[in-house]
Amino acid sequence: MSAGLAALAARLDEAARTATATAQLIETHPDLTTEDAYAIQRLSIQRRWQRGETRAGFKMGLTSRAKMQQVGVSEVTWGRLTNAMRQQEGGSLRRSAFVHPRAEPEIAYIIGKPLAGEVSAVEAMRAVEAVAPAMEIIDSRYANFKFSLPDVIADNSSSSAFFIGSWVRPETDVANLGIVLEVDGRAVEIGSSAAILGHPVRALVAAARLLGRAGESLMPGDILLAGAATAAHALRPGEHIRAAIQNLGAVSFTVEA
Ligand code: 0L1
Ligand code: MG
Repeated sequence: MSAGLAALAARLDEAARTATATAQLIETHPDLTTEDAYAIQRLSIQRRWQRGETRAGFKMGLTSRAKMQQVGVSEVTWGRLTNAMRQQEGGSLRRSAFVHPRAEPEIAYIIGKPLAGEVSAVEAMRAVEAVAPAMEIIDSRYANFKFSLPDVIADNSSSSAFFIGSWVRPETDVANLGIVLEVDGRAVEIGSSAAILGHPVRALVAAARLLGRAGESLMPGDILLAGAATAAHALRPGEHIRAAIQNLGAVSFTVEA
């Protein structure tokens, strides 16, 4: 099956690279497992490494009830971040480089010490070097943003780009911070960081566990996007998008055609 998985990985990579939607994998591969899906994800991101992109870290997906309900899936997932996915905070994002991009406010951690496997929240926090407000741009490569759990995992948990604001000290309390997603100065989504698995540090604990299971670790310098606390907003050219997180600050960008 590995040649088959590589072909599916190439299809998803090409869909992302050319911003062209593709059909769900399960339409032709109804028996695809979660394990197959992570293998496809790894093979698809390997193609980016071969084009010169480098590791920037990981993202956790579907960490809030709002997100699970929005996409009709009920499990936490993860994906990989590359340097090319990182965008300039305060800059612009080209809408045409994506299929149907959406923005969601997130909390980002940067890792100072290796972390993998079963860890407590205290151990996870000790591995953190700093925390920042962030936004993830998700862009399902599937038509109509519709997918099953294996589909979305194979598609790098929809990750396509991200913005990071200013880093603050790791002791900053992120347990229950107000989060507002604004479009042209108007609040379109409001939430709390507590919606991220009850506390964003649990996303870090889950990342260590799930990455450990896959033979991976969080390493110094890795960014971890802890997951969204609200539903995501579909981007339209001309919009100015800003996410403000209480005590952490804000992060913003403008959508170009
Ligand atoms: O980051 C996320 O929570 C998204 C995970 C994938 C589901 C989606 O595309 O909304
Ligand atoms: Mg996200």
